[in-house]
Amino acid sequence: MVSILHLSDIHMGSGFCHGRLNPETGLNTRLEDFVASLSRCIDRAIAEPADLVLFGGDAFPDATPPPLVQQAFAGQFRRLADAGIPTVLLVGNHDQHAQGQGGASLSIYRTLGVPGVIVGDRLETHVIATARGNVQVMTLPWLTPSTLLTRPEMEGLSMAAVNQRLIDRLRVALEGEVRQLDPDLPTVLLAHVMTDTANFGAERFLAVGKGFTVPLALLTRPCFDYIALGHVHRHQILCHQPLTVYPGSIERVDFSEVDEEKGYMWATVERGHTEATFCPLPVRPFQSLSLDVTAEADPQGRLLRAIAQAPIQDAVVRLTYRVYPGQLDQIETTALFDALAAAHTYTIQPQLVSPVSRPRLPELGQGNTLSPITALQAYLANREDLADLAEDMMAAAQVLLADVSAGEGDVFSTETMETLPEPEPSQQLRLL
Ligand SMILES: [Mn+2]
Repeated sequence: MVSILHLSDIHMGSGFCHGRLNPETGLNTRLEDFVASLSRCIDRAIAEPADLVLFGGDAFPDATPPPLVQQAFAGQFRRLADAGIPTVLLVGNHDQHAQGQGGASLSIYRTLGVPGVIVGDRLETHVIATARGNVQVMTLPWLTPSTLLTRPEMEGLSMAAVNQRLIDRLRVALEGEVRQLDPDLPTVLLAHVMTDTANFGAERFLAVGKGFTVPLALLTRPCFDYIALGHVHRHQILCHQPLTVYPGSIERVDFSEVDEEKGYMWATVERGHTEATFCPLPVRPFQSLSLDVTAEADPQGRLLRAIAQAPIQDAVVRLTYRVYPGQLDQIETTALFDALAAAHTYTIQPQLVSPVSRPRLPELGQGNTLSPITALQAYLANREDLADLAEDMMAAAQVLLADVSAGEGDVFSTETMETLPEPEPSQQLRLL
């Protein structure tokens, strides 16, 4: 039995806009958060100890992280090397250069020959000697179409046809690799893939057009005892036999992950039997407050109440509210800043609602059929500013409508009416 710590999608160096400068260290606090989360994973691996650590890919936001961020990442994985715990670093889409092969940001570990560190930048099987015996780890990094197909092979093909060819190629390549496995050893597939049955978040948009979706059924073969995935930031178990798991990212990369629990997997794997537990990490909370104050007599009070009721302590807070331009002088921004002071960082995004597109009066809403006169009455009843004109407008409308309905109208003939576009119900009043 081999114990494995499986983590993924570290994305160290991203989300700096949600942090602030720590004056004591000179570092962005979000970098410190990400390092703290990673260090908790490494602490656990060393304390148990784990026999093997598998990283599922996406170390950084891109293939060329600044030295400071590289160093923070390396400083943590170095601890595993020092402790003699073998580690596999898989290459994700964010670790690759847009062009070319190989894991640009991770291949330095192979170049340096860091003891016990294996870089998974191709489909390959590694037999790893651990403190509790050998284990096979097949690495499947993020594949781009150019990894598997040449340009002439793709020319003139639809996206769907290219996808199908890629899957066919991958199937053949996997089959070849699987046939070389030792059937007696515990076997893990470590893959950075988008699977067809996963529940996606932001990573879908971050990788759009650059990769392809792999059918889960292609991977879940009985030769594997555990399938350790990376790429999707939301933790999920895709299959129980063999156990197939996205641990998710170890920190919230952005607000799309606001409600997701973050953590890593602790797995015990032996040939034919695997158990794994999701281990949550105490990551910094994100709070998204979204309000509509357009109907509020006291918009400021409403905002302050919402802030007071939300758990914003040490959180990354985003306050978004819909407001009419006419209400803006009722909003005192400095008081909002004060109310949000307990947050780690906050952003305030007022969304100005154009009065023209303000929600219609309920009785004038879609699905209600009113005569134009009744509709005008309802409209005028809600427009105090037009009170002086209301009577004249009603009279004028009645004259106009009487002419139209008379058919033989002097003012509007039915012919003239037909050349006008049929007004939408919501536009009728403006046309009037
Ligand atoms: Mn990814």
